[in-house]
Amino acid sequence: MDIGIIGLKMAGKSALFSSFMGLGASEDGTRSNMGIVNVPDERLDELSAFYNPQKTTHSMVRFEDYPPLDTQVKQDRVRLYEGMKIKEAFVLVVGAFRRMTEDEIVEEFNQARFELIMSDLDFVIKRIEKLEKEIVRIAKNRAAREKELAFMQRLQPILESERMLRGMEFNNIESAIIINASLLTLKPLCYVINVSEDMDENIAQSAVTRIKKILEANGDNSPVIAVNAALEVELAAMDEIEIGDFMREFGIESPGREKVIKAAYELLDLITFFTVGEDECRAWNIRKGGKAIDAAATIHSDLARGFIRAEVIDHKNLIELGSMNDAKKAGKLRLEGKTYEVKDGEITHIMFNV
Ligand SMILES: Nc1nc2c(ncn2[C@@H]2O[C@H](COP(=O)(O)OP(=O)(O)O)[C@@H](O)[C@H]2O)c(=O)[nH]1
Ligand SMILES: [Mg+2]
Repeated sequence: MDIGIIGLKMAGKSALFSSFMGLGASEDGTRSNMGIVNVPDERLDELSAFYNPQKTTHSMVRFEDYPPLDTQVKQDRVRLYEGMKIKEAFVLVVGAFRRMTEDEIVEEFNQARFELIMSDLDFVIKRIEKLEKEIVRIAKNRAAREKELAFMQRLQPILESERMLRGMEFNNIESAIIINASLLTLKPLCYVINVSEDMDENIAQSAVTRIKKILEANGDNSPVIAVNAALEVELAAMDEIEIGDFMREFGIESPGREKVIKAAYELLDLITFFTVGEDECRAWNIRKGGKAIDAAATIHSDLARGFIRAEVIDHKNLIELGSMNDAKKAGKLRLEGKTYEVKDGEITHIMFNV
């Protein structure tokens, strides 16, 4: 679970990253550009309040603060874009706080996207050249190479017209090719519009609206979140009481950084299940469509090996009914087998024997 924070120079990437890490305003230049963050989850908070466990363990996501997308030095660029290929998703920061007009904000958004598109185009063109040569020279796997070539030739004009590949439909063969290529404009992306209290609120708001419209017109449902990264850095340095006072004073419901972390986590298309008890309440992740046996394996290989049954209940039912016993009486606690598909938000207790 690895997410990159990207954007142009001075967009506020490092500020956003610092706010995630809770490092406060201090920047000594020696800190790491990678860090692990707890994913906020109200359901886990509820369960934790219910059990009052010794330990509460959130889902975690690793963030990396990247150099600017518009890095000019060729070597740095190559390293940056190669590194990005292994990430599962991105948070793209737009430095709206430095812009005077709505047009300028949208321009930065377009420019950042343009950099990603050009990286993909570069990959596709090189791949086409290589495949064309190989098809002439090598007889083995020629049919597969021809298929890939045709596919790459289909992607090229899309990228040349400065469009992302997101929203395109792919067949199985194409999907397999894509996984190997790690094309950046196909990766899930969350847009953060970094605003400031000094700027015209109307300009910020209308820029966000326009960016959402642009994405919509491209069949792209990526989230767009307005955040004041500099303010978030200050908030992250405060204790809980101070944050509470501050948010009440300014009528803020939840810190912007929490919204971004949650939205970024949701990009990964995982579901969360919980294990509960007086010792620990914990959130775990599996891929959507994962089965009870996968949930067991995520917790411990012994649980998968000796899997007997899973006791399953939706977290809401437990909270509403007040105890596992009452939930059982109400028929809300179910026994499920290995192939049961785990749903988001369920509490799973694996019974096993090794
Ligand atoms: N006023 C204001 N300044 C910001 C904001 N976000 C970042 N900055 C400042 O802008 C400069 C560049 O931010 P930084 O996070 O280093 O940008 P990066 O190049 O994208 O990593 C720093 O001096 C930040 O303190 C913001 O939301 N409001
Ligand atoms: Mg930076």
